[in-house]
Amino acid sequence: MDSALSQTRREVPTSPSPIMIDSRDGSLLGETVSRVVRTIGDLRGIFVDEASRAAMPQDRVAYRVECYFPVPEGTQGGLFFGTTLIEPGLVGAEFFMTKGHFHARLDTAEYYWCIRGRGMLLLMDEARRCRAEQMKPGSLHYIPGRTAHRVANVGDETLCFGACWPADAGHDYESIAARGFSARVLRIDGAVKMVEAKDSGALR
Ligand code: S6P
Ligand code: ZN
Repeated sequence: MDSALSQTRREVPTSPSPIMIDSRDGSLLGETVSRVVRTIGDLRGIFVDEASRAAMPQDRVAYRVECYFPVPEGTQGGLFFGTTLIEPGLVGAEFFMTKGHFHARLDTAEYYWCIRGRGMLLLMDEARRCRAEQMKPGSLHYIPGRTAHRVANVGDETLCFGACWPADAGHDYESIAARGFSARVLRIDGAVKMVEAKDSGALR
């Protein structure tokens, strides 16, 4: 070995990554993964057909979220990472979906990307204008700040998507609990339809 090089070469410590992503469904593996399970019982007031929701097994899992929080919540400049796995299913005519939220720090954005399954990403601005992006494996979705976001599983297998958002974004679920989204994703005559929320009440 070149003697000049060997004198200057210092070994740099290496370590395995604390988190692994399962390439099959995006689920996270590692001791520091935080897991949240949302059952049908947890989703009271989310679906238009509350009677159908209340009649379902309350412990049925609607979705799970697995997260990696490498820095404390609120850390400016930090990033969080999560995978959401939504089961296929319907509450009345409405597809299983996430609660949905604005970020507490309204102007913070987020990325979603679809790993497996078929989904519909609902995006609603502060004026309650709604639009949706179709999710399929490989699709990438930029969620701008000041935009509420919710995902419905419109396929017949588990929908898995990744997410990355600022550690100081926080979550505002209250606005959605109070007024919901202005559109809903429903199965009508076997097809996926996005309809204005005021028109979905008739399906109750
Ligand atoms: C966090 C990010 C996702 C959601 C997850 C579940 O900012 O948007 O990780 O938390 O998809 O949705 P929700 O609306 O129940 O938090
Ligand atoms: Zn978010």
